[in-house]
Amino acid sequence: MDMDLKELLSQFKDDLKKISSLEDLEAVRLKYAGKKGVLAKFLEEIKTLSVEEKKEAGKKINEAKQEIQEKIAELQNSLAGAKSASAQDRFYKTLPGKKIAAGHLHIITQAIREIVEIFKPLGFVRVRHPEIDWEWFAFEALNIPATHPARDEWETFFVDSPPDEKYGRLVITPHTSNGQVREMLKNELPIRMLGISRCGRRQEDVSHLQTFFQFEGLAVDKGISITHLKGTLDYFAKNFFGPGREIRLRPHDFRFTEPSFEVDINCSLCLGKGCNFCKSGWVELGGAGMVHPNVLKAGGIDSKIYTGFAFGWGVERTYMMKSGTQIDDIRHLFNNDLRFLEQF
Ligand code: FA5
Repeated sequence: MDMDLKELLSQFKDDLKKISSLEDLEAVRLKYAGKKGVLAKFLEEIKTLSVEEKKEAGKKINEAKQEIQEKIAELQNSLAGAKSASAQDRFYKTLPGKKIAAGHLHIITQAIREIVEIFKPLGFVRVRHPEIDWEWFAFEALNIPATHPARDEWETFFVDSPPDEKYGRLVITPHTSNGQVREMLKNELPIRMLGISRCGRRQEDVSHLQTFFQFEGLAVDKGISITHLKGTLDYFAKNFFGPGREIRLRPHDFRFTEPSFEVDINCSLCLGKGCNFCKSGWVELGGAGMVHPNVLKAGGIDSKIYTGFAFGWGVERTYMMKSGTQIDDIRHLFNNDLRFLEQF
């Protein structure tokens, strides 16, 4: 047994000399120290020996096994080191890496943030009002009684719920003007509010969505006049749309402002020539006007002391009219097609 073990170890050392890879080493490990390897056979054989001889032979086999395992571990480490070194040789520092795609804010979120920043220096503070609200705030408080035909213009979605005796039915707010009287009822004068919320209407085509955003400005103070309104809208247009663009005010009829206007901008797609989106060369961005005394009254404000102006514009249309965006269908904004969204 003694002799056999010595021979085994010298044979093992010869085998090690021939090894050039981790695969070769594994084959040698299995040959000597594997479950069915040479050492396992030695252990099998000593079963026939006497107890004393078994003890002596077992000790020698274990010593040989330990030596074999240590040598294998040593060689394994040096071969693994060599393998990673050769992988390093194949690493080209100048080869461009794979780019991880980075997302960005949706363009309407970007537009909302820009709008908020532009109005901030004028003292307008962003506020939020309910997007599902009572008819009273969306219409009655704004001087549009239930029977008034103007109410049809808002093409409202009604919520299927029991009506309230004073406030009427719940609606998906068709405009952000519901926030006007809500803001007045906070009883904190003067007011410079910028309410931005989702609105819903039963409409959908190149320039209309069922769900869209509006931003609503409201200023109430002593001595507010129409020149403040015009100046505020001009200031916004200059900052948001860039130079060379024109806005115009058209007389209109909103029941909650007097006088009332619609505000148009020359179309950014055709620069005023007329196209499929604008039809006439002008795009309507929203409404504006001086707050009607009845609305101030509904908000608990004395119209003999205070006056105010208000405006409500569509965020999507406003963004589409920014110079250079070239978006010719409002529905692209919410189709969630990455090929479109990635361009902005
Ligand atoms: C109003 O909603 C008034 N509340 C605006 C207002 C506020 C007037 C304060 C006076 C004082 P109008 O229905 O015209 O007005 O809508 C205003 C703007 O919202 C439109 O010009 C358009 O930019 C946007 N808008 C309206 N409906 C849609 C729609 N279905 N899809 C996308 N944008 C819309």
